[in-house]
Amino acid sequence: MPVIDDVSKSKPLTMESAFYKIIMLFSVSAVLLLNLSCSDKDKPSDIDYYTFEVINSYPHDKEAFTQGLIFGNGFLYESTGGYGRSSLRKTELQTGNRLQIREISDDFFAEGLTLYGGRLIQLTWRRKTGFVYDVNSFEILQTFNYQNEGWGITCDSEHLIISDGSSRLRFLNPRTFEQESSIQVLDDVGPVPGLNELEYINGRIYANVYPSDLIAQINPETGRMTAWIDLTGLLTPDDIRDGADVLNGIAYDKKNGRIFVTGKLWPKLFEIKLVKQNK
Ligand SMILES: [Ca+2]
Repeated sequence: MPVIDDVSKSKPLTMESAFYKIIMLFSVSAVLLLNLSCSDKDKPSDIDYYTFEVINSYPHDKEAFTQGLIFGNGFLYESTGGYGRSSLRKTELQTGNRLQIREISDDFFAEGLTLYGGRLIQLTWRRKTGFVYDVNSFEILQTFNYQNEGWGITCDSEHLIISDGSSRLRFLNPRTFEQESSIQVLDDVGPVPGLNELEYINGRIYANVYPSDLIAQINPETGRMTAWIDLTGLLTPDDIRDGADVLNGIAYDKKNGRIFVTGKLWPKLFEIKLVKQNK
């Protein structure tokens, strides 16, 4: 499990954090390379490998330090992090225009976001405090507590599913917020650390692996990975030079089967199609 310091999350553009990200990126890349190189030739891995095709790109607020992203009711809802600049916001897909925003208290570093039962549920990083909002008014209806750090959150029909930056995902009762079970996410060579922003898509959990361009696709019943999704190359070198940080946002439009991705301080949000690669 990686130890993530305050600097790396709250001040993403410092030299120290850049060095940290390089180390983490190397570690995550090593996981993938080990996955490929350690596979027994007689027993090929059952983990698929996908790249992507861009279907559409849309404007994204490049001041938004994206920590959670969902699509619902025809709109994007986003949670942005950082002390003193955390928010909950609703935006229009086509234009990126911000339609509604609620600033979060300076004491909280907002993290993942999901929509369950018509209520928005937002985690915070180290305060172990979650907020439940009315999806229309953004009024806080309830707060709750959970164990460990709060990173990503999504839901299936029965549970909230949360990450804490480790290889473990926890399943919470959506009414009592009590933890009911957990899984450790595993690929061919062992646990997969750094699980961050989440999205539940067609019976699989998708998880950004921090701080990389990789998304892990996970069987929620076993924790076994079913695919790696490599989004390297989504941004141009100019975008990266202009301050875009790591990939960190996955949203799913269930009605139309569209997958959207973006990242921290990214100028664009993409609709992508997954492209399966031959093994
Ligand atoms: Ca999401």
